[in-house]
Amino acid sequence: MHLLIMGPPGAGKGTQAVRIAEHYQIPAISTGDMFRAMRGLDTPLARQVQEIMASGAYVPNDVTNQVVADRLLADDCARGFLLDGYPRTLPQVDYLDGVLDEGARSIDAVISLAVDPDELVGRLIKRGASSGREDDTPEAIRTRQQVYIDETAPLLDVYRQRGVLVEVDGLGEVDVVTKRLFTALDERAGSGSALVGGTS
Ligand code: B4P
Repeated sequence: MHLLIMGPPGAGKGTQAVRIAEHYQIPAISTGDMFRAMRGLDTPLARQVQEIMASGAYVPNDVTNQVVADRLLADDCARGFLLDGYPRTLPQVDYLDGVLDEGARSIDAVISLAVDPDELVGRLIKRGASSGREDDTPEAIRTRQQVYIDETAPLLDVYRQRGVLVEVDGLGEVDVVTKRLFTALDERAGSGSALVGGTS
């Protein structure tokens, strides 16, 4: 089972990824979480990543690709994985294609969580107040939304053309969105795709 979850900043990728991963018994791999985990490290790369994230920009493709490639080598990825927030650019799509080809693997489904931009600003400002995340300030949120439109939104067409895109409305209670998401994945499995059922 090889899944991706995409969506604009604050769409709930991380929130839903944990639930999907538990359901299918695969690891949820969040590039955002991996970069945030570098925060305490006193290295030039860690400092560069922290500065970029705080501004709302994307971490360079070569750094991001390497971090993901290393992570996908871990034993827990043998049965599959859910990538949360990767790929986010066309060069990342190409790189991931290469990594998957090498291991004779392919993407089963790409979940796209769609939410109105105004709702997202509210969610992120609320999260910023409790998490203290440096990129949840109004200025960084605006940058993140624009970078998403410019660099990541075009990826939806790439995966739509490949016939693997599963579009889900991300507005509403977290549990309601989760239910919608599993219904959409089940429908895809029912239509003869490579998806198989989870544990519950
Ligand atoms: P991420 O960590 O992926 O952050 P995100 O887009 O803000 O979060 P997500 O959509 O997961 O929202 P969440 O579930 O937390 O990326 C952060 C940064 O890392 C990027 O800006 C970039 O700098 C860097 N980065 C990561 N991947 C990269 C890549 N591939 N290439 C380059 N750079 C990369 O939900 C948000 C909030 O909404 C939470 O408070 C949550 O509780 C709430 N929420 C969730 N679902 C809700 C619902 N249904 N209703 C109401 N609230 C909800």
